[in-house]
Amino acid sequence: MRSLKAIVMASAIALTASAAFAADVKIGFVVKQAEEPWFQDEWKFAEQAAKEKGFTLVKIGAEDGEKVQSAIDNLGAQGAQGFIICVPDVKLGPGIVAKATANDLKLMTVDDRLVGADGKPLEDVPHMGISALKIGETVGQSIAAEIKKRGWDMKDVGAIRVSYDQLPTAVDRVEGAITALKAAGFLAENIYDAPQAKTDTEAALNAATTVLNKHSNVKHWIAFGLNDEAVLGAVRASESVGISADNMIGVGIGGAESAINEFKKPSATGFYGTVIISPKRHGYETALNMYEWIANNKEPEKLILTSGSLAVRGDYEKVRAGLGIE
Ligand code: FCA
Repeated sequence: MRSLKAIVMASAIALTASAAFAADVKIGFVVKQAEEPWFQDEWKFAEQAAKEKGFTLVKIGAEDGEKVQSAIDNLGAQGAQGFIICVPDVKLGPGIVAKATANDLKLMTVDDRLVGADGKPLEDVPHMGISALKIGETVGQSIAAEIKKRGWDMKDVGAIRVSYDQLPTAVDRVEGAITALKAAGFLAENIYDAPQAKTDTEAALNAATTVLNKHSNVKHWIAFGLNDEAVLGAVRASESVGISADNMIGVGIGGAESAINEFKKPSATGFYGTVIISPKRHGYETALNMYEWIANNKEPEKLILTSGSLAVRGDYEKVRAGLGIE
């Protein structure tokens, strides 16, 4: 029989060994737009996982294909075993997979799913994204409910569809919103496309301004798009042409600082609400999944889709607390 001392020693050695192993684990977290609050939050929660498990997290911003390539080489050179990435362009898919393989790095994507040359998702790469259509529908439903509450006649309402059609999740999000709006009686011919060159507020502002100038006879406006930045851009555009907050209903997707700051302003703006998604799941959980894959050979599920919850000025604190992201 082994003595108690031997057992204690053996388990102490095992513990030390696993702690030492965790210290050797290095995971990259590469994002396309580091300045966007959503990605800052993802990083924050990924750090939390790193602290808990004792691995090293390497955060890299990569806003174009070239930066992505060098980020992956860099991770390989510094001995990382895997990385999570939100890519600047989903069409980089096959190139990213090849680079990861060449550097012997495990790969998982977050938010934006890689596609192949045929435009179809690369299903072998584990991915965590949002339930884009459903979340878009929530956006559309909340706008429709608010149109009703304000007593607007549907024929007097124009919609700014801030679009970024090269990104499938963006298409699904706005399509979801349009489906719900149409179901509520919104007129399809009153929906105007505002294609943005980039997924930030400035690009959305420029795109929305063109629509507003072209249709200056429209009485009331609504706006939806890929994220909070898209809708904030449309709201800023409406303000700049003198549309008052009570004639604009914008609902974003995200719920990070950009949206929350809007709710904190002393009086309501045209940014009516946001569907809060979970940076905790997208940051903490993906990092943890990657760690399990490296340390315990537990491969992540191939596809995880997360949900969202609508929040408006009056209840965002409660909604955030419920999601564990205050
Ligand atoms: C995309 C968008 C981000 C965020 C994320 C979940 O990457 O560009 O703003 O909405 O999906």
